Amino acid sequence: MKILFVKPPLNPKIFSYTRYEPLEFEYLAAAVPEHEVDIFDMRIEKNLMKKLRTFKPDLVGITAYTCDVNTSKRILKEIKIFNPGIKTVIGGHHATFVPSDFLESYIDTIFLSYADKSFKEYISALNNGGDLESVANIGLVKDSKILFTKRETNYLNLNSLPMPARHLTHKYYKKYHDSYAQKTALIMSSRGCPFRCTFCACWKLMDGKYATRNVESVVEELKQIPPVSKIIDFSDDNTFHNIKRAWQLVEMIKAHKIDRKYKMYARADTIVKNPDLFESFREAGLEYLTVGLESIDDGGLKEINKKTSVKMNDEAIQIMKKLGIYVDAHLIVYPRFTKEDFSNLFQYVEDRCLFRNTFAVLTPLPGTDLYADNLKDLAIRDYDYFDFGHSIFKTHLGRKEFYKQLANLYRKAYAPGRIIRYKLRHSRRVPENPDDFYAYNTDGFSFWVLVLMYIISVPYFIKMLNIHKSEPIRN
Ligand code: B12
Ligand code: SF4
Repeated sequence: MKILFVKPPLNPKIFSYTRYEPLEFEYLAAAVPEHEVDIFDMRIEKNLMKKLRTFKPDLVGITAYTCDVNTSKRILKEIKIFNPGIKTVIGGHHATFVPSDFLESYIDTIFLSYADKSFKEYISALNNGGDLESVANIGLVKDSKILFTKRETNYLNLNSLPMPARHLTHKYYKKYHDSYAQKTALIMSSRGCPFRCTFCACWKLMDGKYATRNVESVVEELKQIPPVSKIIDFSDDNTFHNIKRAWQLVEMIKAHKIDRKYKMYARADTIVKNPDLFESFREAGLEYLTVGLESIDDGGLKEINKKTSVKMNDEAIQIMKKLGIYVDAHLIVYPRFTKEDFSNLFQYVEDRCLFRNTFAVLTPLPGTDLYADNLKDLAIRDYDYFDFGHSIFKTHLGRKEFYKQLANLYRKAYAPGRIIRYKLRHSRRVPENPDDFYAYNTDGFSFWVLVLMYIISVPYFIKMLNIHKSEPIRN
């Protein structure tokens, strides 16, 4: 069979221009090696119809984060109109949690959850005239209904997965970069997370379970990633949950002398409990660590069930700064924020010398407890806006003022003047206490990089000031 995977184009409403390789398709393609597979990345290429004419797929698969649902449906509809004989399938986070959104005549099958096994079985059944209803975790669209097959947690053995079919995206490799334009590759070493944050559904995609790959295969894969990627980002929800395994991973990376730079995600409590582990990862090339600090007060952390504290977050920042690991701080902007809250949030990052900040508006993504608990109170229902940049909830300040404050928060947090203030502050005093983390680093930014970013971000700033004008608000 000929299978084409389509990554939808970037949603113009979102504030990110980051592009990573579609690891989901590299995994799915690897699951069906006996078939002819190609990946068409519409964030880079435009002419899908031409691709359909030349490649002539029997089946097209598309993925959709919530903010891509409308676009993905539009694309699948166009494909069915182009050739009704092409099977159309969809999967990913949104399809897992709200499959009914894809109950459309132009969609044949909806895949729930991790689909490495189900996709392989589905293709095999299709190809050999087998029984599609015997494939677990799918929804077959028939007669304006979805026929769900049995639900199985069959995706826990990550060691049974083949290596992702990276050769299919080599043609795009130079175009995959992080938000600071550094060429980046993506790798998966574990799936799932034992925590239960209310704004996150990643743990539900794994039915609450946590699974890891053995470290030998992770290291083998690291060796295969083309050197054009300057950074290797771990897609894991929680790479460090199994501490023993994390030690094995870092020791294996060192033993194999793999000289790469890594970007990973860790919880503050894990960092605080295991500073020596992170020291070892730093030596092995860990350069950027994303940490969900989320809130600057314990009440905010409790509300989202983060199971951390402000004190813990401070200790984690201190450890990372001392180790010279750049902190990618994730902080939530709550829709109830007053002007004072915005200003306190800026003061928080200023005091802690946090330079790489994502200020994510609290977003009830479908599948999360936050969504289930607030379904009636959503101010916006159009999925295009579920991107952490728009407020899906009503805002205390009113939308115009809320976005003005958010834009100013970003402007102040990425202002080149912060570097000057930082340098002045530290030229005046040598820290007496070696634990004084303010003295350690500016998260990899120099004055001139920030000047450049400041200039580039002007259109984003203007866009943020004005987004309230085009939002589809429900009364
Ligand atoms: C790396 C990453 C990115 C990368 C892109 C990665 C990529 N693959 O293209 C970047 C940094 C660009 C990114 C951007 C964004 N991201 Co992101 N990202 C992730 C992260 C950390 C890993 C994704 C990944 O590649 N996983 C590895 C693959 C193998 O797993 P998978 O995608 O789940 O795929 C499996 C199944 O879902 C299924 N499947 C998926 N698609 C399909 C399609 C078919 C046909 C089939 C059969 C099966 C199938 O099978 C796959 C193999 O088992 C996840 C968190 C997470 N752990 O999932 C968030 C996550 C996916 N991101 C999220 C969000 C919200 C965003 C942004 C909106 C954030 C922003 N404002 O910038 C943007 C959207 C960008 C866009 N639409 O283009 C949310 C999505 C939730 C949702 N319901 O929409 C997640 C879940 C994080 C969260 N906070 O909850 N992201
Ligand atoms: S936000 Fe992070 S720690 Fe919380 S459940 Fe999701 S992956 Fe786990």
